[in-house]
Amino acid sequence: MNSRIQAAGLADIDDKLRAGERLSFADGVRLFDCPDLLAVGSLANREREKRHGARTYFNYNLRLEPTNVCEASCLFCSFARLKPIDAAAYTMSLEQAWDKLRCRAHQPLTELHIVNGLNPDLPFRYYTELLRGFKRIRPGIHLKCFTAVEIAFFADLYGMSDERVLLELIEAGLDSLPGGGAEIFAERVRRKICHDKCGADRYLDIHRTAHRLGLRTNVTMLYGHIETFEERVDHMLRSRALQDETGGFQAFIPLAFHPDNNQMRKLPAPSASDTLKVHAVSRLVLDNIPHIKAFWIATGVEVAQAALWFGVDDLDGTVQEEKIYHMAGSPTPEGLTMAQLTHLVRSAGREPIERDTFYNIQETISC
Ligand code: V47
Repeated sequence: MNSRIQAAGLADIDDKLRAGERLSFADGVRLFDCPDLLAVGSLANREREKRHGARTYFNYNLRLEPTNVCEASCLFCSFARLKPIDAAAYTMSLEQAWDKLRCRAHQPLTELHIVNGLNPDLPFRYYTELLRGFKRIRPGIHLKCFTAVEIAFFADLYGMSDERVLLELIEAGLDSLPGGGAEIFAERVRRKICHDKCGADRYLDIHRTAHRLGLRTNVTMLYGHIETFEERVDHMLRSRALQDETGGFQAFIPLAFHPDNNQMRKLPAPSASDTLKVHAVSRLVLDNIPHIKAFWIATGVEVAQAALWFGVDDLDGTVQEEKIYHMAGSPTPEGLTMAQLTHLVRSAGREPIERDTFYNIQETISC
């Protein structure tokens, strides 16, 4: 592989990585420009194995989207409905949302991941009661809820600071924040694809505040649409800089753009090789974020399996009931069982590890 890395023109990057030196902006762009996917992948795999060996993490989780009513107009979104009178708009009652957890009493779930549209017609109490109810039903469940974009929306709508919103949600049972809403931090892209929601600085500042309040969070990057390689690397470096400051990110999650049923449907979906490259470069540039996650619903199951050799050590989880990607054309199953995830990891030659949200190992894998 050494000669391959040399032939790909990556010998100096290889040297830096071996010496534990940080990659620069220019290094990141060169990795994207490099046509030899396997050379980039082998560097990322080495970094992955240095941190995690063959271990591949996932959890037993459930996705819930209690409302798709949204006043933002992100061009890539197939999930949101702009007006509550649209036939496909929905808002679950608290009882309906709680039933989604109640009816899974038989499942050893450890995490509930909630994402919503930006619904201007609900009181703040809807969200605090939602969390309190879930904790009443299952006191041990981890509530990973509301993107930084939702936190900013709540603060503006209900006249609170971002910190106050977080404090009240923590008081109601919030345990961590998911990474959604980051898209691409570059202003040029945000102006075009998501101009009317919280910007990059505020997204990052909300994560900074969350980390200061003791919450762990994730950070995502929506790729494969109109962004340049430079904008991808800039996004990674901004995430890396905040991680240097706070250490609060657990995972970086590249999210493959899905073009069905949205205003960017003329664009092709990113290729499998682009997906592998994005995950590999993420592992190489983000030297301080412990986990690189392939969200299998976004990458597809087979590409997620291959990504386990391109820097990825985490596959999210069972998921179940996901809507955002399925409405945008994801052909993946609605959810995977623990047995399916375990098989998927083992048959890729990796070691399956069931984790909780904080990456504590669970002892329940049974096959
Ligand atoms: O913020 C929306 C993305 C995100 C499309 O933190 C789309 O563990 C592709 O953030 N094509 C929500 N992507 C999902 C999310 C997430 C997923 C898995 C794990 C975690 C975590 C977070 O989905 C949105 C947006 O960036 N998205 N529409 C689309 N058409």
